[in-house]
Amino acid sequence: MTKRALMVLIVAGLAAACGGADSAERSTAVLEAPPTVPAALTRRGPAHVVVNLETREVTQRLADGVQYTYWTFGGTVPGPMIRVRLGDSVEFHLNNHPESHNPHNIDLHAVTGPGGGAASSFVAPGQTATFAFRTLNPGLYVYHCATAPVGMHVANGMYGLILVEPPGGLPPVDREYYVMQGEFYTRDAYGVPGHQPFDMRKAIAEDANYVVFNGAVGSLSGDRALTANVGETVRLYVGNGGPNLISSFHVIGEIFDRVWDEAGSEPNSNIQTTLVPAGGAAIVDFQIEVPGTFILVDHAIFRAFNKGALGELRVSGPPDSGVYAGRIAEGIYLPEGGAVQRIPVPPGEPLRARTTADRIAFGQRVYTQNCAACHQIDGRGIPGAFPPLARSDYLNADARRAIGVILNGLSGPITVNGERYSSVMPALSLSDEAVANVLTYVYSQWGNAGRVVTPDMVAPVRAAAPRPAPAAAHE
Ligand code: HEC
Ligand SMILES: [Cu+2]
Repeated sequence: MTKRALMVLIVAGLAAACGGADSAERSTAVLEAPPTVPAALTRRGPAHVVVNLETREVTQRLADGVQYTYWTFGGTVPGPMIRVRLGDSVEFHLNNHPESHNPHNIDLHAVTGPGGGAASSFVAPGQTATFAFRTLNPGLYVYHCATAPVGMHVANGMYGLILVEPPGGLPPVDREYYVMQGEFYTRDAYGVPGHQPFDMRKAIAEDANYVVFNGAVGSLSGDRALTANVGETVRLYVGNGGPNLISSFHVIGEIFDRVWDEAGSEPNSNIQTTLVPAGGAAIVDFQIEVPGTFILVDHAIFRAFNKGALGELRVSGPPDSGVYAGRIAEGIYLPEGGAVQRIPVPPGEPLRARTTADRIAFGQRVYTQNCAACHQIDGRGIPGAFPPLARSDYLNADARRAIGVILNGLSGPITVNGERYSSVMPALSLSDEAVANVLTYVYSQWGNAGRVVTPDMVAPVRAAAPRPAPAAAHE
């Protein structure tokens, strides 16, 4: 049979299935907020599917201490994932919350028709609009707001994914997750606290302050990390809302066994990094062989480590030394003769603590950004490598010495809580204020001595050290 004849048959079949209002199965789409994916469809044929989606403007956390007024579909960034099937007739209701300040609409890349539905779905605050379309092509599609200024609506978070399953669905996997990248353009630099307004000039210059997965820094880390078990297959539905940047999507320590690149119909195999265009998507599958934390990144790597494009997949289960043996030998290698190295820290807005509570709050940020990578977020360190700060006898015995450790770095051997460490901590270029804040935070946590450290205590230690104060200090 020719392809054309086949198409005619399919379309005729659809018309028979969906032509009469009552002849097709009728259902309401179950929408799920990210990173949850709606369950795979179990029905065999097309249906009449009702989708109810609300546009809402909400002020939420973009990063620790940073708030942003998002414009959303469904209250989340990205908006909920919609799952339908090839040949479905979709009755789409777009409802704009009465407290919105702006009109919105929706352009679904899964729609064949002018504007992808945008022209038919324009809604003022407190209004609702209904339009209908049929899904003619299977795949994973971006949807977004297309109300002028379009770039601003997208930059504020108005995007999401709609999956159009092929007949028979996608190959089954154990777990599915929904991850969507997007970037934010704020008035101040990355990490500067407070409510951050959208910056149109930066957006036009494509100079993003934040590049994140699922709307905020850390939305897939810690308690919110994705999870799986050894032996399972994982599928990520990866989208990119942009508005400007393309994503070099990569999972550190995994190889994608199967990738539907650009979410097309033919899967590719054995891919390390897949490109997800702005306004595009990809589906990646991989089997998990060993336990550990696998890090999701945009491999344009400054975005990952300096702008927020990091997520975590935490895998539990038994190790397999035949696949990955872990560290099999160790020692310290110091090509520059053992001199302590300096890690430059980017500048930020100086924060002046007025109260001890301020100091602890500001210090927590310094800790998260500068210390947690080694000493761990819970201060417990890593046995044999990074000593604990929690209940550390070394730390609690002498605040002046602790100040010196941060200003000048430290090379062992030292003994902390009876364990010997013979390692190297680099000197961190922090201002007196930041050192005071981070130590006050650390002393206030995890069963430590509760000491307050002030910049006045830091200055003399710095003066006694061989190095000058940093030109730019990050607090
Ligand atoms: C690159 C990894 C790294 C970073 C980042 C780092 N440290 Fe350390 N830190 C170490 C290592 C390693 C040691 C032990 C050095 C040795 O063996 O002499 C250490 C030792 C210490 C000690 C003394 C030992 C103890 O457990 O009480 C303190 C206090 C300390 N660090 C605080 C901090 C603080 C606060 C920060 C952030 C401002 C920080 N460190 C950032 C690696 C790091
Ligand atoms: Cu909008």
